[in-house]
Amino acid sequence: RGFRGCTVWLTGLSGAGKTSIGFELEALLVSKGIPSYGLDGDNIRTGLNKNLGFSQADREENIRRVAEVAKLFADSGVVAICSFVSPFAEDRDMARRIHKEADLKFYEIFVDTPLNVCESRDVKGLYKKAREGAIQGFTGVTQAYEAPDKPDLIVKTEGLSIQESTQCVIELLVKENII
Ligand code: GGZ
Repeated sequence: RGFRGCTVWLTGLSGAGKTSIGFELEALLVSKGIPSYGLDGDNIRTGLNKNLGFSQADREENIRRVAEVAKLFADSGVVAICSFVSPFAEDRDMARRIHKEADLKFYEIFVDTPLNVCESRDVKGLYKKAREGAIQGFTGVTQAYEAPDKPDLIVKTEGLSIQESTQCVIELLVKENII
């Protein structure tokens, strides 16, 4: 049986664990012979989207371009794993629509890690900078994060290892006959 390309969209606050889960998922799928590829701010905002910042309009364009790229990956048979804050419901809905119009599966996954947990980790020191006013429009601090209404999956990461969180996503993909 051929593997179905699809898009797994991870949304959540900075530091929620999206990229970590995305990497783990990519490694797991590849180890099973399922082609997959992770897209996130680190490989998209340094290249394709290097002309974009974090205003509402730029975030929308960021998500639009990423969704179009993910659609092409998915159409080629790859599991496209997109790890983006994507704080606005309207933009995530656009990403879903872009896939729907191409008849491709799209799974919205809410990586649900409370703000205080993300902030206490503060791996990159960005929350501290945001609190000090050195970064404006920081999601969860000075800009909104609109939690998904009806995500395909909610992963409550608190108390879970990255492996355990990733397993929740794997179970969804099994249930959906993707893997
Ligand atoms: C949110 C910001 C901001 C602002 C820089 N708001 O933890 P990180 O560092 O690696 O993840 C965040 C990343 C967000 O980029 P995305 O492309 O995922 O955002 S969006 O989907 O909203 O377009 C964070 C860093 O970039 N970062 N400034 N103001 N995150």
